[in-house]
Amino acid sequence: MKMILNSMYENCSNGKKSFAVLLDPDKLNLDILQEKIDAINSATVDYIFVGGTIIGTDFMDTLLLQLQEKTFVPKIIFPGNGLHINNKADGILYLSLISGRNPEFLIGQHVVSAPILKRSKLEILSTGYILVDGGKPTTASYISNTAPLPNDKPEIAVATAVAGEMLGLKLIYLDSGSGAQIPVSESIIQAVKKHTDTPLIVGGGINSLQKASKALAAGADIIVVGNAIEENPNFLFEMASLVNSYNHSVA
Ligand code: 1GP
Repeated sequence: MKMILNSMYENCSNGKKSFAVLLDPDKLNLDILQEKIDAINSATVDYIFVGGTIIGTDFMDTLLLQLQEKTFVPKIIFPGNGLHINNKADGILYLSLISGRNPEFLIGQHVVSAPILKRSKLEILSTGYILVDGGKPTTASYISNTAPLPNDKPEIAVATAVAGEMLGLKLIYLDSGSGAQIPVSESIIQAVKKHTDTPLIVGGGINSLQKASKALAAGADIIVVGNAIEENPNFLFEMASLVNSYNHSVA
């Protein structure tokens, strides 16, 4: 059963927006984690993304175990590479970095991890991952050795996203990278939304309600926030109520 993907498609077709919190294992420990889980459980959080381009600690497993025990919110691995596969999550973004031209991140990591994923119970969420220029070099573009897509070229973003959709990818993720100075432009979000039918995930540098509102209005179905919540834990509640009120205003 494709529970997560079905919920994303259902919400997308009903115009219901979702909020995903990104948890980076390297930035957490048991003390702050409990507070985060309490916040996630008391606000309306639709998905928990877990991961990072590089994971340098061994906290990923503990983090997922704690989340498994303490929250029903779906836990989705947002991997930097095949080493980040973990069976304690519910699903995994099977990311193909379609903005890049590095075969390793288009298909290489996928081949290596396919047998492991096939045996796992993880729901596979095949995702066209599009890195968009966020104003400064990001770990993701450096490590993947790819150039991000220019933030003022919606036509390239559309062609890339449509190609991903025609190749059979089930989700499109526009990401300007963690801590980006500039989030993905509204013109790119609008254009990609207009030309594709897959649920659209948008993240990177969303650190204010104004930026989040713009992304929602432009057509993002799922908004991902990581850094801004690490800096200001209260932002989780503000984001959850923004998405909630957006959903009520259009209902
Ligand atoms: C990065 O989209 C995510 O891959 C979230 O970015 O940490 O800047 O919110 P932030």
